[in-house]
Amino acid sequence: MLNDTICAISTALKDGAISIVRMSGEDAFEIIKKISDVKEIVPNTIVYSHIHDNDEIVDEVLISFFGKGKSYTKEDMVEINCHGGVYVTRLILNILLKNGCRLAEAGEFTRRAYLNGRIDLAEADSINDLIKAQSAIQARSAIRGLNGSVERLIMPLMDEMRDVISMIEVNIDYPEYEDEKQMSNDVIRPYVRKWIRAAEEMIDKAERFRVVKDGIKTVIIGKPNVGKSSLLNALLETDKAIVTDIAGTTRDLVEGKAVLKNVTLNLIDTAGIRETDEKIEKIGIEKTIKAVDEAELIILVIDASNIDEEDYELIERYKDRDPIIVYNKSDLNKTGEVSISALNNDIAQLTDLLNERYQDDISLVDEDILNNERQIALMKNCLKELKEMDENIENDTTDVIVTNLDSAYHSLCLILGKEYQEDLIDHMFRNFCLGK
Ligand SMILES: Nc1nc2c(ncn2[C@@H]2O[C@H](COP(=O)(O)OP(=O)(O)OP(=O)(O)O)[C@@H](O)[C@H]2O)c(=O)[nH]1
Ligand SMILES: [Mg+2]
Repeated sequence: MLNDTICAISTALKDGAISIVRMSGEDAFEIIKKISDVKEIVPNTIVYSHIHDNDEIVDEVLISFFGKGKSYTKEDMVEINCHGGVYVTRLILNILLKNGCRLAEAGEFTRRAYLNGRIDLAEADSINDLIKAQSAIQARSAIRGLNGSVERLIMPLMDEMRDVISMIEVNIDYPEYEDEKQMSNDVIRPYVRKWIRAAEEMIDKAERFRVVKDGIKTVIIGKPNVGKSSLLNALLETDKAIVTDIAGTTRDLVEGKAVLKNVTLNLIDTAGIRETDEKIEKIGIEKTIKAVDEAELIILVIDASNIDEEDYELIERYKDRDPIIVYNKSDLNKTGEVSISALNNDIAQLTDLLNERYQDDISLVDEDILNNERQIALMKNCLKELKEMDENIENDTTDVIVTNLDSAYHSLCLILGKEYQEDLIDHMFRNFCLGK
């Protein structure tokens, strides 16, 4: 049901100074009149009032009224700022429910904002991202998304594709109009190549940025006792993993999320790698090897006070994976480019290097890019269709390859949540005066 009036508690439900109960829909203004002192509503104002349950006053509140044109959902909306006790907040919600509101489903206010055309689907993604943001970079990229960055990014591509599709369609459907531009495969080919490059670049940037934004899958590896678990704890700033001076302390994988200045690491501390017959440790080492295979970044820890052949073997084994080699226990011996003391939480050289290494990817926060998995997956669909089109362009006729182009274009519409047919037909009739 789209037109019914929905309500929900919009703030976290725990004791606090103020809570907000929200209502949206056709009857929002009527319902608030029934349960408060308000008699006349002036949209886009805030009034001081009371909420009543039958004749009893239950709270002293501020009520904001948003008219259709200016509200979040593009419907009439009311926000009640009430006192923030859990009991009072729930009571007000119940009064709204008793007076004709329905409890909103999760995300329903935003869904209405999208369905009523206030935001596109990519912007709806960003609202969710902003709420879930846990780091400055996540919040900044979500704000950018909220301001139409995805539309800005893909619109030029969409415009061009739509123009080409419409011209092809016109050629096919109205062969008698010979004065329209004729779209032969030779004319189309350079466009397709250009779009492929554009799509590839968008995917590449989005994936690089996603890694730094959502967390780099990072494993900490090394010989036993070099200080891997100590480093994990220093990065997490908690005592998560057990640290002892016994070699082979860590058996299972220990995970944690570290938010450094701009880089987020999804960390896994592992069992020290060595030859062993001990059953549990052996399983731990197998898990380590698997975690290394799946990792996006390897931090290889070496005990600077005790470097030997086994360390060199590990460096050799993983050199193709571009590991960061960290020389720990700098309080005992200082060596290496990245010299830290996990025991003393002296890890600045490592965190600086990480921020430096990912600087280019981090700076993508200031560009318009695709923001999440959903958008990237759709862009990949688009790219797949374009590549297929490019392969077929030598042998197939234009009316055949245009089906690939249609699908490619459709994927882009889905990124923004636009109706493909409407969008295309609209454009076609705006650009071609075929009624002549
Ligand atoms: N002096 C000094 N000792 C350290 C440092 N970092 C860790 N240690 C000590 O080294 C020993 C081993 O530390 P862990 O963090 O457990 O080492 P690990 O690599 O996780 O060891 P395993 O889990 O057994 O593979 C402990 O006694 C730590 O206190 C450091 O920076 N300086
Ligand atoms: Mg350990």
